[in-house]
Amino acid sequence: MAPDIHRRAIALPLVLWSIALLGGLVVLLAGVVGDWLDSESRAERRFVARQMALSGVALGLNPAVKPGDPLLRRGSPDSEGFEVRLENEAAKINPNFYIQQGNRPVFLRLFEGWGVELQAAEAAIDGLQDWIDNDDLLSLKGAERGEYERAGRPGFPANRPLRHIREMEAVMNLSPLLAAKQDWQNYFTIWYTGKISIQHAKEPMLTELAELTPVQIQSLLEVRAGFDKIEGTEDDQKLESVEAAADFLGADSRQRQALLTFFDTSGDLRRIESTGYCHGVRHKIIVVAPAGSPGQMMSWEEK
Ligand SMILES: [Ca+2]
Ligand SMILES: [Ca+2]
Repeated sequence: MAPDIHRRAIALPLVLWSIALLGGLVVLLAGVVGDWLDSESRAERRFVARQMALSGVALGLNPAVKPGDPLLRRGSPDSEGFEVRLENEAAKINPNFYIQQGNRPVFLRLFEGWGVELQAAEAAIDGLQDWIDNDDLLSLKGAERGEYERAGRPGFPANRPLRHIREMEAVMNLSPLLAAKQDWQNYFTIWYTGKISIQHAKEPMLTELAELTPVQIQSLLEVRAGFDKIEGTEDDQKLESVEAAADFLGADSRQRQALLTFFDTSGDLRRIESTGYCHGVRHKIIVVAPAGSPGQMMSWEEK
């Protein structure tokens, strides 16, 4: 009988240990399955959010769909849906265009408007010049190969036009200015070539480049928007010339000079910012396309 008692004495802890082990395994497995389900669901939500954003882009590319159209908003961020913003790239400065023209005043005036000291502004423009021009000739306060090498960044500058405005953050002497200006990306484009459209220019640009007062800007925005008070729709009042706009605004000579130098009445390049949502996950697609030619997309970016 003694061996039997002994076996039973061993069996009990073994059973208890097995139960504990199984319990542990179950908890572990539940955790793994839970994580797996969670990541599956996140992937699924990301997929749906992107599909939603794509639907928004398709609408935004339709020339018949104008800003303020209720079609540009569907569902809500808490569940599923999208929201599309229609903007205009012609309201921005193309650094490639101005640098290649040797036109510094637009940058000087803008940086002055940002509150940058003249010396720092000059150095930033020289840095941009050297980044874009294809030679190694150093501008007065700029940076070519040697300056980048000494800063531990061999292989720069690019010596070609910018391919994306974010590239500007890599430009020596310009990067500190951009770091201090949170919304700097709203000022620049590489897609639209020409003077800034007075028809589409946003308030900060009108303040900082043309030095218009808030009252003048308000009048301009109201006229542009037309009766429906929404810019970019059929009833918008088209500004016939920059001179006429300056007259209408009662611009003083400095404002008039700036308007005539930096602005133009032409230019129309649609920027579609479509954000898709699915239960807390969002996906953004930004597309630039010529107004009225939805087949000719110039840029496609996803975040
Ligand atoms: Ca260069
Ligand atoms: Ca309108």
